Amino acid sequence: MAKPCVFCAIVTGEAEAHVVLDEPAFLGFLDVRPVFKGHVLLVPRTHLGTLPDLPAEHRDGFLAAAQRIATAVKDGLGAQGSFVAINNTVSQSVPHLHLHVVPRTKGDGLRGFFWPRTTYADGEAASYAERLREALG
Ligand code: DGP
Repeated sequence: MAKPCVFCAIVTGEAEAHVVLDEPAFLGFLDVRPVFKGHVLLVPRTHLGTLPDLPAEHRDGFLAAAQRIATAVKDGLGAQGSFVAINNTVSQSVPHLHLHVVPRTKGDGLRGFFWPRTTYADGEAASYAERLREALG
């Protein structure tokens, strides 16, 4: 039997969470293991796995809710800004689409999530760009 989804349980109220945004299609609540205090997760109420699964009719609403939360961490918590991110499948520990809004302030010590950086060999960037343009149609 499939493992019950913890975020679905939060949406239905079976599991507790500190809800900060309650909309017909989306719910925003505090991450239980915040990067910084006030770190919010925004989820669609319907169980969806990843961003590509989000139906077109919910795209604007999802981004609008994310904007409101990003504004709220500034206005309500005094953050200077925020880091907004979605893990899709890789590094995604809960398989229910969720967007992170992490409050940020200069000097808070977060260093870009320790992303390693690489460089393109000669001509390689053009080839990557071409493959992406083709895939995007
Ligand atoms: P990710 O690694 O992008 O899949 O982030 C999942 C986040 O979900 C992680 O930061 C911790 C948080 N999380 C996991 N389980 C729970 C829970 O039961 N309640 C809450 N509020 N957050 C959870």
